[in-house]
Amino acid sequence: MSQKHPTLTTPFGERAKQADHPLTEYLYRLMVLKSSNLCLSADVHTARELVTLADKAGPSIVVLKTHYDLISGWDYNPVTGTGAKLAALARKHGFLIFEDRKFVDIGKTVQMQYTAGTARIIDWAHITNANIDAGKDMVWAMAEAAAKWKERINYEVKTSVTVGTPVSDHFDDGLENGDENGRLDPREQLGGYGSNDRGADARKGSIVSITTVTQSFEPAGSPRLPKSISEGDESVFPGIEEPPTDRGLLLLAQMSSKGCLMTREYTQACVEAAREHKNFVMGYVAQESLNTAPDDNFIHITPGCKLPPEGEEENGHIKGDGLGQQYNTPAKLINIKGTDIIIVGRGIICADDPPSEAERYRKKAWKAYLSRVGLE
Ligand code: BMP
Repeated sequence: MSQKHPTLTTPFGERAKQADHPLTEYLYRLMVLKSSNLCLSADVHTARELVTLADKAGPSIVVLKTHYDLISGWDYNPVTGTGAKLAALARKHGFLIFEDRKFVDIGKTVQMQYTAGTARIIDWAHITNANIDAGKDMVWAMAEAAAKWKERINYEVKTSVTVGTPVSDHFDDGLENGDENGRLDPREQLGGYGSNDRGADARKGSIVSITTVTQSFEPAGSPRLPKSISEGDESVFPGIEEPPTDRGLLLLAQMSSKGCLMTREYTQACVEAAREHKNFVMGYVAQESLNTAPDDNFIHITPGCKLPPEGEEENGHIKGDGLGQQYNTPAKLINIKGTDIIIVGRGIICADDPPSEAERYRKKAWKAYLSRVGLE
């Protein structure tokens, strides 16, 4: 880490003005507004626990990190499901959702994993991350998928279906390869995934009446995320607008685990990929600041963080979890290593009172930031 890099001493409010990515700019402003540089890693067992924790700890955090695939009972419904509920809580409490998916595969596969499948991660997670062992082109592929998603999401698709009496078994609604204007289903524009799995014959066989599908595309005035959740909580966090519709990527440049095999060359490749994709890469999941070039202004978010119990010596060694995880204190990660946001999981979740423990971490991490930039 270069001790002299300007980002280490520049307040977040100033870094917002210089940010390359709209979501990074928003996140810095949110951090200042909430006096928080805390990300909660919500690694709980059930969707119910996840939603409850997000609601209770929401006021203390700026990022909620998920691993959707370790949550039992995750509801995939795009409008009323778990992703939509988290999106509503993010709006209410003012935090961004970071799905810690660690994508790594060929470009085409990650595009599909990111935008489609059961979880449709891109619909509810503002941020996700990638391990670029598969090569830098993967970042390009994800950036392309996110740009197409953004184009699509800025139009609301209204679909009305009317059912009448069948006159023949011929289904000729002009929608076989698009609507009446030749427009493809926006989901199929991303490369046609899923577009060949329903042949015309299969459709004919299932027709019992004439079905007319009308689609109209309307510009949406505000950022689109699923807005209605079953609980119906539509409130919006005061003091800041809703986040932009842009999606952001963090590159997994270094890990907190013992014996991590990520080499310096790998980390350097992440730095190069970030600089090449400033419109999509927000920064890094890393153990130290990787900003070295004069105009680097990437955000750093760091896991492997724990505080000793209240009242105990803060600068002592923090024991790992016995499964390879290693921990550092917020002060060490922010002041000495130069990270911006700390990620805390079990340190908060396993406390007797997780919301007040989240507050304790928020205060410690913010204090470390203020002291780093000389505001304290
Ligand atoms: P905990 O604070 O309970 O150790 O959780 C850390 C979280 O951060 C986990 O969700 C883990 O997957 C994630 N993580 C990590 O611990 N180290 C890394 O280098 C990268 C991670 O995403």
